[in-house]
Amino acid sequence: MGGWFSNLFSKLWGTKERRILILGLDGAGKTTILYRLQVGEVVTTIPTIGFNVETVTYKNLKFQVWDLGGQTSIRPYWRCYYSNTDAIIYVVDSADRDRLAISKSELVSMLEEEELRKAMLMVFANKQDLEGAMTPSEISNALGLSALKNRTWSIFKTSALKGEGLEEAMEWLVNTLQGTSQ
Ligand SMILES: Nc1nc2c(ncn2[C@@H]2O[C@H](COP(=O)(O)OP(=O)(O)OP(=O)(O)O)[C@@H](O)[C@H]2O)c(=O)[nH]1
Ligand SMILES: [Mg+2]
Repeated sequence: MGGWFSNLFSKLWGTKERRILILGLDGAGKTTILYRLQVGEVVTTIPTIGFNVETVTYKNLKFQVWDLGGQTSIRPYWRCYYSNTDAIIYVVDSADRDRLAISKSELVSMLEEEELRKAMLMVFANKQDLEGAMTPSEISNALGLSALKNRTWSIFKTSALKGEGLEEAMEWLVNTLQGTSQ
């Protein structure tokens, strides 16, 4: 038995698993963030070819979190994962000034996709522990976030390495999802 009854049941009892995609350029820290969220530790990563998917539970809500590889040649495959996405975590290496423009163009083209029209956006200004890291407002300006229309979004300063900022982001996500009773 599927269909509307189980959907209704899930809504009433809050058991619906939310789907999150973690996207961003290679080396931004996506896989590190996924495992920080899941096991609360820093794991040793290698560049992701394909994806990792894990279930993360936060405040009794279950999230199915997809971490996709960010290398140039595999970015075209991101779109294969867009459908039914509730939230996107877009990760930026805050110390990588040279590639911020590329990161912006990937973000802009992703947000044009119809399948992601309703997905909320969380930008992680990651690697805040590095010297010379750009501030969230610098990154927000460079990505043009304030110009976004019809999008629920927020930016967070994070260090996946130190485990900072991730909790605040999850808190915002949970509150925002509940506010929209999705
Ligand atoms: N200093 C610092 N390094 C970080 C942080 N987050 C991740 N890294 C490091 O950045 C490197 C790349 O991290 P990954 O998590 O593998 O990056 P990714 O975005 O998954 O990369 P792809 O899988 O190639 O798309 C690793 O050496 C991480 O340890 C952070 O907050 N601070
Ligand atoms: Mg990775």
